[in-house]
Amino acid sequence: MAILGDPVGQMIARELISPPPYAEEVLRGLTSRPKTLPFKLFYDHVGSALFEEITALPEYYLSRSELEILREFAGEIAETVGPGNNVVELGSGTAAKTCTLLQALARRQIRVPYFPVDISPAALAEARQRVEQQCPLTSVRPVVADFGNGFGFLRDVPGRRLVLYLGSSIGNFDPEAAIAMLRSVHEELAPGDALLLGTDLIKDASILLPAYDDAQGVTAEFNKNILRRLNRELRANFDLSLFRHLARWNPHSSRMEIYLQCKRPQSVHIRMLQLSVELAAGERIHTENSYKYTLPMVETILCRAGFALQQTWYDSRKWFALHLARA
Ligand code: AVJ
Repeated sequence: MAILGDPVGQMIARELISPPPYAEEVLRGLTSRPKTLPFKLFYDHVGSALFEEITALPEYYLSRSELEILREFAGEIAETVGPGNNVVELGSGTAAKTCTLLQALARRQIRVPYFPVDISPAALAEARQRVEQQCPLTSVRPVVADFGNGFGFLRDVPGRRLVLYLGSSIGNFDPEAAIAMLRSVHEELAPGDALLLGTDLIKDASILLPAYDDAQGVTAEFNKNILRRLNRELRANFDLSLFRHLARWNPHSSRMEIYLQCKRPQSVHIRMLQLSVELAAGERIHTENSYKYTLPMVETILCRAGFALQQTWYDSRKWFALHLARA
């Protein structure tokens, strides 16, 4: 090809063939037993939109329960947090729930600097638009970041900080990883800074299972979107019709487990990894865990990360909780 002769052409060519930063993790996951894929791969442009759809599903009680808490207690939470906060939201997505709290904070401080942090630039653009429209007293400064690279961005946030980690996003991490993650956040904070953490709570499997396997099949699409993404970005050839979405409640580990189960034997080639993967009939690729907690579990995790739990708020059914903790 002619463009290979000049340096710019070579740069473009390298762009086209160099694997994305997550390639190594995919290689490791698909060559281990059982096979796994990193949950963060859910959140490309399409996946973030599908997750947004999930939050509106009748079966997916998490977002509505958390919003109920925020609506009911935003004033009380703002009062307990105190004045003068710079609000940082980890994994903000489109910040659909955050405005209620930002508005309550704006009643107690002149200006509310808001730093939404997310892996998806598209979601951040929507977050900015939404917040600028609904909370005019807030100044929005979006941060694109992958938490795998640490929380150094917290150092750029001046003054007293209130870190939001809502939606039970913490639930994707096993307890040790959750502690490590919150400890890294804690390291960037000063004494007195606050953390508002959302956690889903343990409840009957008859409520949990449909929340992760909805009648409309949106969660199934969300799960399979990982394979669609690998087909596109790693030039793989997964046949999506050969996979079924599987959601299981594991009471011993207190978590929902999400899998892609292979219906028939298939061999998949991933061109950018120069990897062939054999999948047996019934074999599962583990794509996600979603931990469910009791209050003592949350207290332990916070404490081991260096935080002190100050107060917990619940929705009327006690299905979800918001915890305020101090660094
Ligand atoms: C974004 C991690 C909170 O675990 O409920 C929703 C992701 N996965 N349906 C969750 C998810 C399947 C969600 N979190």
